[in-house]
Amino acid sequence: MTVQKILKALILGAPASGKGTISSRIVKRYNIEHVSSGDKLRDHIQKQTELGKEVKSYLSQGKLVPDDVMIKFMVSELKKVQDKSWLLDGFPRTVAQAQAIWKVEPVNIVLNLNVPFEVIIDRVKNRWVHLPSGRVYNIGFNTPKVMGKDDVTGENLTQRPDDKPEVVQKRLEIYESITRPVIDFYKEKGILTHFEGRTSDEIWPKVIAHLDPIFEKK
Ligand code: G5P
Ligand code: MG
Repeated sequence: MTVQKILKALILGAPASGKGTISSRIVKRYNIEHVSSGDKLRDHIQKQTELGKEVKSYLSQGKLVPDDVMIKFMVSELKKVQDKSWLLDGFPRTVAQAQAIWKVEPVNIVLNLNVPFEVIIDRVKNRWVHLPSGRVYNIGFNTPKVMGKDDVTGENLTQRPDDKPEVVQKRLEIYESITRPVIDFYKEKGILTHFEGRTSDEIWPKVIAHLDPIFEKK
């Protein structure tokens, strides 16, 4: 791959496959922007903006926000970071979204996380999040120093309404039927790499081995 000054990367993977966890390590190591569609939507819901009110029920039911709303929102979010290298997480999630973003911001690198579904279902029960920052914890994996509190700010952690078992099941079904074809979209472009593992610690060294040469990190 040609090394470019500004890199536009995507991370794909099923719900709770570790996109947020791996993304936070990537943005720290390579000093790039993390743009998570889910974190941004949850922030709007918490602040009760017009968009937040519009999308709230989709998130709580584990359904996808309609493409027209999502594309408009993310295109405007990406404009804010257009002069920087970024890592997009959670978008695109439909082929229509992938086609739309390809027209305005063609990406250079796509990472796909492959984690078995039984591992995922087990994980979400123990997830706690710090909504303002998107920092994510898991009891037994990266347990907060003080139970129920964010390590950095000391503020309260919450559990996501869409982490209830029946909603997780719905999210996984939607992933299989609607989001999986997005993988093929990028496979055809020749820019997709798969990373398999049961834990983020198993996947992370493979991600570094792939990205270090691209980011020219010694
Ligand atoms: P989100 O927010 O994009 P999902 O469903 O894609 O939601 P999610 O749940 O945020 O993905 P993740 O980021 O892949 O998961 O995973 P994570 O948070 O890093 O890890 C999951 C948990 O496992 C955490 O507690 C973490 O600490 C833990 N963990 C990580 N690695 C390990 C490990 O190795 N071991 C253990 N034990 N634990 C580990 O989207 C949410 C909703 O927003 C809407 C939809 O309604 C969607 O459902 N939305 C969109 N709608 C339409 N189009 C779009 N493009 C949309 N984007 C968002
Ligand atoms: Mg996430």
